[in-house]
Amino acid sequence: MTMSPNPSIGEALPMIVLGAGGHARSVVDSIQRAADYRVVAMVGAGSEEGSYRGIPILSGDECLVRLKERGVSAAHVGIGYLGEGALRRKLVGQLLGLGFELPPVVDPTAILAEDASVGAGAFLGKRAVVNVGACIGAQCIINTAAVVEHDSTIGEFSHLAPGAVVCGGCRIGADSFIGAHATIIHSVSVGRGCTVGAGSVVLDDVRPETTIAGVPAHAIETGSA
Ligand code: JB2
Repeated sequence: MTMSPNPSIGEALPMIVLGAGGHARSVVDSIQRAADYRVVAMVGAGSEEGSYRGIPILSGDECLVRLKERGVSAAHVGIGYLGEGALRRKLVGQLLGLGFELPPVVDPTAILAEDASVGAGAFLGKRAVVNVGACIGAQCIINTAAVVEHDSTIGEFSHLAPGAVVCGGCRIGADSFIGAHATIIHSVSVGRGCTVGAGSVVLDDVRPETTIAGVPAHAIETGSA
């Protein structure tokens, strides 16, 4: 589903961010810069407390029910590596079950082509570029200065680390991680659940559940699928 990062004109709407670590703070910075939403709370697992930029850091997901009852209707899962896979999916399911909306967060310095699409809950960080015809799945992280070129598709819950480049016409499956400054050359398909090492150059299709690294990239662990 494609969702607008911008709610209808009016006052900034309240939003909560799950997580209170490095990724969540980056997300908060982008939300504050975009100014469509105002972050009213961050919700961590209990390892952090206090506040960040005056935003209270709450502990434990039990408080989500209370926040929803108090009229907060938007949320973003701001957890990166730790949340890869199961935890991020679990939290998204919990938020949807409680009736939260999960709008994408697009940093104002990101460039999103008019006919590109961004799924629910995705994050486009500073200077990320998503070019024409590209499709970013729900809950993807397109981190700082990552590039998704024309007509490429990034499957849900996948994560492009800073500076990763996905050239035109690629298919990246769901739940995959593309490391910092890795390059996927044009028209290559990377299966679901893959990990591509930082700085790798991927020249050929990659089977699902494979870990691959190097220049040119070679499989380190191959999936059975
Ligand atoms: O069940 C949970 C839960 N488990 C961990 N519920 C909620 N609401 N929060 C949970 N957390 C929270 O995830 C922790 O309390 C903590 O705030 C956060 C993980 O923070 P950490 O700093 O370890 O990782 P991160 O995901 O913010 O950042 C990683 O990923 C980014 C993409 C870092 O490694 C960064 O360097 C990286 N840029």
